[in-house]
Amino acid sequence: MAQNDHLAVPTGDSQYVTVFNDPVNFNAKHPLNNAWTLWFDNPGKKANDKNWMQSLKELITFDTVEDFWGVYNNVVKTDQLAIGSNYHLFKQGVKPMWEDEANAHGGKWSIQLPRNKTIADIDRIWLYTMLACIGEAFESESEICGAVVSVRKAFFRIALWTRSSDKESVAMAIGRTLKQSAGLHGELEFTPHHETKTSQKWVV
Ligand code: MGP
Repeated sequence: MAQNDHLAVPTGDSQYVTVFNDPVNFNAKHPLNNAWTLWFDNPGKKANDKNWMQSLKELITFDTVEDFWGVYNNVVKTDQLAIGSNYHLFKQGVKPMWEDEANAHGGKWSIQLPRNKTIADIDRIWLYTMLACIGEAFESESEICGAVVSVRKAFFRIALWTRSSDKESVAMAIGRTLKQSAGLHGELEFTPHHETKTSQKWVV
């Protein structure tokens, strides 16, 4: 079987049975534009550069809608994760760290949501954030590197990592789309991964 045979797009040809035709015996899946990798880390104690990297684990890569749901339905939900842990969903080939070439000049949109007020909603917010990524909801699609949900004692943090940190109008459009897609209330702030000399402060 050729590598991408499972990615066949239905053409009306009856040989393709999708999950909509037969939820059990389907043989064709709906391809995503990109393959995505889910990562997890829980440094266990106060994270530093070294123990953080050691605790980072690559969980799984998927490239179809069906496999995304398979992953989502089988990993621990965000509201059940241990304090200190993070899920990272990044395009295949991009490591969820500042050091990766794709992130080296980038930044992130992020928002911290009080844990006690968000615990009932965080899993839906993370799901919608992931769907915006894999569904390519963002204007400058190539700018998107990945998304992170962080579980902390007092808050959850949602972040969307972008490839560059010096294009204000591009970044603002991405920030607005994230806010809307994930149903986020409150201010999102953009921070470059590395200090810049300019005193830029972008919020949506
Ligand atoms: P964090 O989890 O992004 O920040 O990074 P937070 O939630 O404010 O801090 P926490 O202590 O409550 O978890 C925490 C620490 O993890 C950083 O100070 C780094 O030491 C390490 N770390 C995080 N990231 C995303 C990276 C990374 O991309 N590269 C490296 N080398 N270390 C990282």
